[in-house]
Amino acid sequence: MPALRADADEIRTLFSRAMSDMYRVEVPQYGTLMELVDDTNRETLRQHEQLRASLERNDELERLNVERHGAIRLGRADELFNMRRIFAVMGMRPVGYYDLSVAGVPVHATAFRPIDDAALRRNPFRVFTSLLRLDLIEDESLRAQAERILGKRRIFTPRTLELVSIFETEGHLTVAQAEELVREALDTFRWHSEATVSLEDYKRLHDAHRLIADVVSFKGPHINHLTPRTLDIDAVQAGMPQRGIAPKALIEGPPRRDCPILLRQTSFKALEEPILFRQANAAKVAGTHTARFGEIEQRGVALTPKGRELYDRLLASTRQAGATARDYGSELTERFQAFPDDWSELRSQGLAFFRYSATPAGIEACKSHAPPSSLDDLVSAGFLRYDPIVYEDFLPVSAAGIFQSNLGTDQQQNYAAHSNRAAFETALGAEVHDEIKLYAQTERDSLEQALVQLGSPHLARRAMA
Ligand code: OOG
Ligand code: NI
Repeated sequence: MPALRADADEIRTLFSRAMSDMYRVEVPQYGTLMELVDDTNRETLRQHEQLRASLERNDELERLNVERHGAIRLGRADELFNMRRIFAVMGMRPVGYYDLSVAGVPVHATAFRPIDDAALRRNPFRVFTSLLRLDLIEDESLRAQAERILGKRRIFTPRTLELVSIFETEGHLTVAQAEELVREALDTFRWHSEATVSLEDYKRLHDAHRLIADVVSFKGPHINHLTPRTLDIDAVQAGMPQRGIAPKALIEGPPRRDCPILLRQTSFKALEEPILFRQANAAKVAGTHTARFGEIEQRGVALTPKGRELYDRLLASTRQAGATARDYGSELTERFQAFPDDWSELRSQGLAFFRYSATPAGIEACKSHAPPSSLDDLVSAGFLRYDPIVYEDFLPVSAAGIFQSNLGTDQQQNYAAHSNRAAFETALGAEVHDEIKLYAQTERDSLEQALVQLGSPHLARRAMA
């Protein structure tokens, strides 16, 4: 009998569960946060029947409990290259390019995540993956030293890479191989309480940038947070102190709205953890390192380029207004008055992406009458319904805010802002997917399918033209 093949969605789910279990043991506050999110989601669903129905229609209810993202920071081009190969086994592709140097963080990044609808529905696990930009370290001797230290480490077990090669040659793994890969790959993401450098070297790296020390001083790219998805981030933010967790002051992203857009995020401060540093004379000395934190997020509808442009403009104007942390929230809400908060407006003004479906009434009516020929007429006749397509990606300004709040806010540095997407993609060994194209495709596919269901394939063709 041939061995059972593992499918990518199953491997991803196994992996994200293993990761969550590991992180819960390593950072107990993450477990507490998960419980809080769980309780809040249950309560929100109980109170908002419409939200529940919409999530149910889009198969989002099922994925809610498994949904989370994590983040890692890599030090070398080949680490990123191999990370792409490993995530490919789990059906995760690089989507988007994020340049964080503009926000004073010397990294650029992509998000590995599933891209097709069926896979997203099963488990949308994402990993925000940054690559350190050594070219932004000005001190030449420090840069050379960082390169030398990074050059020596091997963040993947040999067996991990062997299994990935098997996958690439065979086109699949057996279930047993997949389980082994999950175990082996998990090792890369583990926390190491011993540094590979001396306390003095750590301090030098740290003085250049805390993030440089975080990447360079350890054996591997420890997962630095895992983020569950909540349906009501304000409620979770408010509930944190009662469970002994201190959240950062601001929620990143758009304000609270009736129609959530993009992504809202908040985190609790990184923990100061004991580390043993390896001195030149082989002695070990005690110190600390601050890297791992907790975060939660609330996801809303994906925006079209037009919607995104409006979002970026309103956010920038809020930030430029220079409100104090206390007033920031009301300033933000005030400025976002200019962003329609109504599904019908968001759709008709082309600000957001939607998933269309044929209604039973529409299907029935179209059996005897020719349907109206414009999309808007089909919608207003009630023949088509539309639901928001959830935003699956990240926001650079928010990411920078999360980075900053966990690096200690005093360290604001500005790098000459030239992003280097080409270098990133060379290291990655592939181009990143364009997230806008993915959302547009999902919308188009749903519309085409809905129109076919209304018994109007030629209308579908016309709508697509
Ligand atoms: C990643 C920060 C970005 C998010 O949710 O925007 C991120 C990091 O700190 O390594 O995870
Ligand atoms: Ni995050």
